[in-house]
Amino acid sequence: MKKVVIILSIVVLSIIFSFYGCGIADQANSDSSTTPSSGATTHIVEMTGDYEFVPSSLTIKQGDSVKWILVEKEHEVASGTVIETKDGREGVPDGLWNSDTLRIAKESFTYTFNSTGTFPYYCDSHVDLGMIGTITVE
Ligand SMILES: [Cu+2]
Repeated sequence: MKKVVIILSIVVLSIIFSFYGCGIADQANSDSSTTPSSGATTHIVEMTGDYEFVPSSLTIKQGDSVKWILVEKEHEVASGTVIETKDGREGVPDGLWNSDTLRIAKESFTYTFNSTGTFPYYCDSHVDLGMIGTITVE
């Protein structure tokens, strides 16, 4: 009987100490919450044979990257807005990024978003076909 009591108290004490340990760990985590966690994600956007970015709009976290992968045809991805002119749509680059023309399937271009905001982009060759996308960084 004495043995059981000793074992039980060891179990109870170790449970108490493990909770105490967690409490300390949580506190340490919340203290360092001003620095961004290391878990940055790379999101995939496909550039398809149907002249589309898939998905065309994407919301990511600050510090994440977007990797545009060529699936079919030739495309490029340039940051900037698209305006309507009398000759049709036209991309206006803002200079943040501009891939060269991607020609071979599975070729890719990656950009890391270090500031928050809304980032429109387009494929210069296919703006008129509506090949436009947006990345929102929170
Ligand atoms: Cu294109």
